Amino acid sequence: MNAQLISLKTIHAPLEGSLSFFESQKDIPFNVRRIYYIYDVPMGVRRGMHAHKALQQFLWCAWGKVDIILDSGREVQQYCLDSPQKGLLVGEGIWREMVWQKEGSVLCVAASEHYDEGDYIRDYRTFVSYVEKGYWDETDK
Ligand code: T46
Repeated sequence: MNAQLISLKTIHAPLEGSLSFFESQKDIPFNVRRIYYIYDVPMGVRRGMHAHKALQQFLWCAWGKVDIILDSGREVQQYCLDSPQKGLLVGEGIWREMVWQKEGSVLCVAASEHYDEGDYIRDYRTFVSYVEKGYWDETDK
């Protein structure tokens, strides 16, 4: 599965709170070209349902709890982002769904490229046909 759960480096100050961070090319393997965040999502709502041809992303839940279901076309894995100290690297060629498990949850994403609708695969059967043709075989980890 071309994905990895990462513990974010965190500075805890007993009276002042905590600060978590990550850096391009140190903690994540790409330069960040875009940041977006998803919020005001009612509990139980499912978003995503697409894959990316080339985009790499790093997801973290700044507040709340969001389940991330990843499908490589060969296996499915589920991750729970329920702490601002957890991040999830998602490489290219992975079908994803995000399910809001707590009201008010904020899902943040750092992306390797600018927005390009042409990079999305939004039809599951098309995604499976890319997998079967070995489109991502060299990058599949
Ligand atoms: C992903 C998951 C984790 C833009 O115009 N610019 C942007 O940078 C983004 C991310 C989206 N959009 C537009 C495209 C759609 O018209 O915003 C609308 C909602 O996007 P979408 O339905 O793709 O949102 P999600 O939550 O299903 O998926 C998003 C990202 O699009 C996607 O890359 O991996 O979050």
